[in-house]
Amino acid sequence: MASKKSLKEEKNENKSASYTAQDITVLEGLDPVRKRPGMYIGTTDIAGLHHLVWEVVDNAIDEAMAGHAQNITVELLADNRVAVTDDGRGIPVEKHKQTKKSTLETVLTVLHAGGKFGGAGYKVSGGLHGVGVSVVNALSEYLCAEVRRDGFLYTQEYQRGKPKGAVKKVGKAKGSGTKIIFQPDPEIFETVEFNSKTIIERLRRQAFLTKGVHLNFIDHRTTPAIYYGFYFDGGLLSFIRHLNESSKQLQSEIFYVEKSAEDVQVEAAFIYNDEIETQELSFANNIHNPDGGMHLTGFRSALTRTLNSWAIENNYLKEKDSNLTGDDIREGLVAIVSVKLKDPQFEGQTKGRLGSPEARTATESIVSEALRNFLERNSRDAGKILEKCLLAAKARKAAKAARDTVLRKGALDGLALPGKLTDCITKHPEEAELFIVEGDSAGGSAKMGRNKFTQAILPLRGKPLNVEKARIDRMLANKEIKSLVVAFGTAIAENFDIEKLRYHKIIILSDADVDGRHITTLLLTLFYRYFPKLIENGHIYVAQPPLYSITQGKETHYIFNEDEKEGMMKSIAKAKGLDPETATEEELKKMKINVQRYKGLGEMNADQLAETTMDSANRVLKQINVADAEEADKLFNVLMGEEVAPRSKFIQSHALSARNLDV
Ligand code: 28F
Repeated sequence: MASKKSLKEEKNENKSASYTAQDITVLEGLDPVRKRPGMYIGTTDIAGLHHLVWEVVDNAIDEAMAGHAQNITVELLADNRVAVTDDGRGIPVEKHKQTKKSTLETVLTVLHAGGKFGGAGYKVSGGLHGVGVSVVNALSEYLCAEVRRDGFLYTQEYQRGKPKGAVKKVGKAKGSGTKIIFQPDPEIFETVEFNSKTIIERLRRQAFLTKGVHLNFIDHRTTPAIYYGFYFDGGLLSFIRHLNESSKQLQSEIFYVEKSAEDVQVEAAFIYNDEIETQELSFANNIHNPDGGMHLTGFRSALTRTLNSWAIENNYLKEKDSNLTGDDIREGLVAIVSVKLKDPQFEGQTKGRLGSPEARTATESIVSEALRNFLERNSRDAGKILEKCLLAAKARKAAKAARDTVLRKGALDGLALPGKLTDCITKHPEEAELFIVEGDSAGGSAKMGRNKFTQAILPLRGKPLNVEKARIDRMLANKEIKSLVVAFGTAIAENFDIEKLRYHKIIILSDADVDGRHITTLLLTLFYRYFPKLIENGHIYVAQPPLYSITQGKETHYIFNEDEKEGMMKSIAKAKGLDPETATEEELKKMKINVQRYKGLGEMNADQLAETTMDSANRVLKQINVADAEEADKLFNVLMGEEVAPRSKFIQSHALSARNLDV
């Protein structure tokens, strides 16, 4: 982009020379397209192949959107040829001022010619596709353009982007329009076989978005040929009906508006159904924006604001009640927003979001006004929508109330520290550590082995924390978890205050088995959802207890993984004059070398636990970052999910190997 701009600037400085070297660079030929096709169509796989069709169809749709074409036909022919026909004005054939060649040839042989020579305002589209039909020409082993215009038929043929001859006036013709037949080049594409379903789906969506245009599809590759025709009088209204086909609609009338403001053309439609899921689709210049953007933001705020004020004015909500939130309002919503604007800006990694701010203001004002009218005209529909939103709000509040029963404002304040907590002496959070220990017996050892001054111990009982039966919101009502929160000192939700954190290191100490792993997952999920700051600020750790100890005389080594154990055993065997490759544990045992495997924390005595897992000189701690916690949250969802298959798969795969168990 930058290089193009500088070329343009140079060109302006050079106005006196009518045809400069820079002009020639701007009027780029097609060689770069064949050299690096990916730069123009993304990929050369089947997706890239279909890009050629979208490019040509988009041009025909532009002609239709400009009000000049009503019928567009896509035909799949033998030998992987595609024909696209429209009944628009026909691409002009007369000599082009700048190139001194036919405009048709210019459009087909000069990169970006459509935009560069089109004159402002011809194209509203462009966006992601809009690389120009010359790109299609460059990547086709054969292309034929037919133009009907001023009572004549003109044709021109190409091979790999090079004209086979000049534009020919073939004879008289009725009507007007453009037909492009092309055959993708197998030297470029991994496959040249088109997929009819891909094309049909795309045409259907385009037909919804450009109401009043007939989009036809004929697959001539089979006998009989397969024919599809798409025509939606209702535009987005038809689209909404299609999306909501399988759900019960709440409203009797679909909301619909089409209007322009600030040079932005806005079309929006929605309906509520009796479900919980939301379906929202947004388009800019007929290009789908999977990540939404300014138009969707404008639509959502119009909906939220208008419904709230209407609810208050009509006594569905009292002024003092809390407002309906965006989430309350989106339950069961099926909505489509489509805007048309000049020079749309797309953002994000995949360019999936519309960034143009004027799309937000235009959509918000147009939808707000139309929705107010709609509600006033359709008070029955309005009532149904409002009842649905209020129900969603009620469910939301009930869930929150359940969460808050134990944790609401003040409930924790007066509460004494839990009796199970063995606190440390220091009152300085920076040096204080809280060990959350699974099980009473390990808790006992930890209590005995701890550094009383800096280390506090909170044992959690395994049973009430059975992950598979727990729900995260119910968990918060759990006594054990409640004591955990009290021990933190930070309170929760809107009362959360990190300044009040009583321990700067919170260390989860659980067994290296499936249960231990479950409890760790559950605690990390809890922290991730309700105490994200603790993770962001690096206060959460998982202790890694050793898997083995190897004792040789008075010396004990603690081993944290299998590889380390293997290496250790080999070096001892070697030192004892045994063959390190064949020596067995039995043989080593006879030489008074003792290998102990720790199955759980409970098997370690207090001294061992203190030395290996709690003493800051020897212990191994894993500091949990946000990515780790997200991972735990995902695992938690698998464990909790409705789907049994991934859950049992997870449990199996993690039960088999102890090594997979470290967090
Ligand atoms: C099968 C694909 O590409 N249809 C098109 C037109 C019509 C005009 C046009 C196209 C003029 C100078 C660029 C006609 N009359 N279908 C299509 N139909 N392009 S592409 O103009 C192209 C510009 O350079 C057209 C008056 N103005 C525009």
